[in-house]
Amino acid sequence: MSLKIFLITPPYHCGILEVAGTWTPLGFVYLAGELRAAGHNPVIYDAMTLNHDLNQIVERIIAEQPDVVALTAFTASFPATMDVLMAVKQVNPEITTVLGGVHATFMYEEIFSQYPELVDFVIRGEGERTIVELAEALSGTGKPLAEIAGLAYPSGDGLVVTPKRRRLSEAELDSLKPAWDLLNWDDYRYFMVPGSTLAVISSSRGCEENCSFCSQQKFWEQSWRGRTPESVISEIVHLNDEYGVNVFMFADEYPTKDRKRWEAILDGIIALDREIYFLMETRVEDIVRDADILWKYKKAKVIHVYVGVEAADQEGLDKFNKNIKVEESREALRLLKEAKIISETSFILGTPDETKGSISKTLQQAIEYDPDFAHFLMLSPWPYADMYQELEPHIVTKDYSKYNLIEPVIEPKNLSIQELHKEMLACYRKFYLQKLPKWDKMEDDFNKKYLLNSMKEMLTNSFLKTHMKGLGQMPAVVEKYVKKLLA
Ligand code: B12
Repeated sequence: MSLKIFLITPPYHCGILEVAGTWTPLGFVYLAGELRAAGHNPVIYDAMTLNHDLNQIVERIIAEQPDVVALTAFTASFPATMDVLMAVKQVNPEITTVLGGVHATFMYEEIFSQYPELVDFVIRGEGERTIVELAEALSGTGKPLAEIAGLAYPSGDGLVVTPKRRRLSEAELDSLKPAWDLLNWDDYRYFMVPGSTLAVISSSRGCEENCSFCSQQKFWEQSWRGRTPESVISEIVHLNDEYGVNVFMFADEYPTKDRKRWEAILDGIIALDREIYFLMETRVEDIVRDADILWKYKKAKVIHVYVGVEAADQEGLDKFNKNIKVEESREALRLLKEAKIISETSFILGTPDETKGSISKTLQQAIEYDPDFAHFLMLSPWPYADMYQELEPHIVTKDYSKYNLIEPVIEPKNLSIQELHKEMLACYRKFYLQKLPKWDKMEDDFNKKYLLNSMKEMLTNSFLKTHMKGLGQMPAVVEKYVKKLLA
């Protein structure tokens, strides 16, 4: 029996990354591809990108009456996900509800104890194989539930937690059949490249590092798997040919880990010689390692690289287990600037020992490193992160919707939550007020337009707009720039 399976992104919004564009829900594109190949009828309902609220989601559920509703949840979007499941069960308690993603994978016990009536199944870890086997079982053709790896579900004898699902091999990653055609491509734009069509793609999964604040190394259990350059290039060609995608963001936690593979991907993109652009994130030591081929990054039109610096001094880096040297951060950002590739980085604020002094030191370091974009992120204590134990005594709220890297959740010993928040906003203000005049003088026209566009988005749409007002008058010279920008 073919099941109608709704894959819904939660109606959660918090304004950092979202201000830059509308992003394809790649996880669902993969799940839908495998479900369809198994004869089911998956529907990707990207309620987040469509900015649909709960009522609109309910109307859609009532109209289409799916057999299964499946949602993804990372920690910040979890409460919004529960709101949707509550509404679904009110519409029709017979609809089977399935939850997956990083938060559900680690917090299924808490979820089933707090929301027993809302969630029928949690799929833990990588979802492609498990969701197909669950759909088979639900349609009465598959193996017994208890034999499906990677599941958690309540039964008469309590919570059933089946063995872990084996991760897909690299060859299996290459053979996945993402259902790109199930997306409405008009919905996906990258605002920094006006008129563009944006796709999130994945050339590898995981990271072997163990940064203490990061959920991804935990989720992929410090594993790393890479697809072949050929399969990545043919996907890029397919998306560009079929859907006019011309901006690609690599969702990879660590795309450059294998230099030979990465260079082959760059060579493959260069050989295409198309007007397509790439956004990515990676580790600073790989940018330093690749100093001799950064020209290939540039030629392949990798226009934007995010590197996680996270702390201004070695002590901070070691506390986060970043396994990088301060010098590598400085050199990586210098090399990206030299290569005229837009650089973005983040600094984590809000550890229990944070003080006004340590925050201003971080800001000075950020200004000195001079990346194009700097984020001053609030430490968000994922309840499954390595750091969680030591942070717990300082956590002021269990409202997960605030675990979004922009709202303070941890109160340091020597700073109130309000002071910490104010200091964070002041970092953004001081950093970008000194950046704007530099951008205005930039020679590289593409980068200049890109950066001024982003400032426009930040000032008109991001969480900064709501908060900045409280921070007093802008210097006249910057006011002039902003006015010109927003004109
Ligand atoms: C693309 C992306 C975005 C896009 C959103 C894309 C979208 N439509 O969902 C944008 C830019 C909008 C975004 C914003 C934010 N993001 Co973001 N994002 C990512 C990123 C880089 C890639 C996600 C992806 O496509 N992965 C590749 C796919 C293949 O893997 P996957 O999604 O994990 O799915 C697989 C499994 O997890 C599982 N699975 C996942 N969901 C489900 C659901 C079901 C039912 C099943 C069966 C299986 C399943 O199966 C899938 C296939 O195997 C991840 C980091 C990462 N590399 O994953 C961060 C990440 C998810 N984001 C994160 C955060 C914090 C945010 C923001 C809060 C940041 C901010 N303040 O702006 C916002 C929230 C915005 C919002 N409205 O929700 C964090 C979440 C941390 C945590 N543990 O909670 C991550 C992990 C980054 C990080 N390193 O910390 N993000």
